[in-house]
Amino acid sequence: RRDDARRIALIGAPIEVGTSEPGALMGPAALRTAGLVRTLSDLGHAIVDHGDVVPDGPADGRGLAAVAAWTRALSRAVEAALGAGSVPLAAGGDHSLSLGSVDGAMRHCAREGRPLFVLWLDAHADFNTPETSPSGNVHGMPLAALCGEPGFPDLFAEPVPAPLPPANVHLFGLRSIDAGERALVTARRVGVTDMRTIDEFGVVAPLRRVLDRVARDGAHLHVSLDIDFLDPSIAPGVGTTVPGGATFREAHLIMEMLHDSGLVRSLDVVELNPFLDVRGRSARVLVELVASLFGRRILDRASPVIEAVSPD
Ligand code: 6HN
Ligand code: MN
Ligand code: MN
Ligand code: MN
Repeated sequence: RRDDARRIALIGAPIEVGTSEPGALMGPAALRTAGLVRTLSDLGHAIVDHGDVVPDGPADGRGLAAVAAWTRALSRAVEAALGAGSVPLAAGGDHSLSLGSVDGAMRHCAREGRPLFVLWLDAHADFNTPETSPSGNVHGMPLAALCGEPGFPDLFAEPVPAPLPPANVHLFGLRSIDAGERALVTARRVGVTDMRTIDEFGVVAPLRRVLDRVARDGAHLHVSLDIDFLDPSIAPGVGTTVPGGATFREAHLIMEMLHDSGLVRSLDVVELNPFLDVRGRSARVLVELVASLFGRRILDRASPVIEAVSPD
């Protein structure tokens, strides 16, 4: 057992009602096929595969009613895993699943009296409302709903928790945003590290600022990894590819920094669409990245360079 061994609860969330591109419901199966459980247990963690969540109510048909049934079920599973001292790993499934995982983390944090901070690794902002959305796809809306924007039907179980403060959300890797959500992201002061910032400054300085803030606030860090954060050349298995994404090296470094921070308490891996993938490549890339987030490293110590450039 490693000294940073964690209990990890793998929770499959085969949700595709939030997107118009079929195939995301195969995501959890592909991540399992790519060796997610074995990889994490070989790293010395105690991982339990809880199988796939079952929606709490009718979930056929696209749209918000179906998403609500998944949201309630996944929220319960994530909150229970956190209550049991595990790190929930929600494997999707489209990004509407984060309504459930973040809601579950919010309920856990409310009970512990600590703030929740959400790091959103994604090409998109996912801050549309039903009114601003050009597509009507719910996977483009979870952050707006979580942050309490009006115009959504009831998605969460009673009692509805206080909304997530938009200032506790940080979008990282943004390079595609619709006009309406752009106005909202600006008005609500959501944190953003867009692709231009990454091109100019790299991933280290912006991410370190985010992590310093989370540490200072004593916050629970929830990471939501949308596979389209990555460049389509390394991760083609997604319905919403956007050119100019993160390289493997950038993403890998982010995962290592997240691990070394010791701050990550819950994780989503979303939007993998195995039907669009090429010979399992995208699923394998995700497993590699999750392994780095859970402490796989080149040597059995943090890189000395990290200490050398650390501001303190
Ligand atoms: N995702 N902004 C677009 C929309 O339809 O609202 C794309 C959303 C993509 C959602 O990547 O999770
Ligand atoms: Mn906790
Ligand atoms: Mn997304
Ligand atoms: Mn996306």
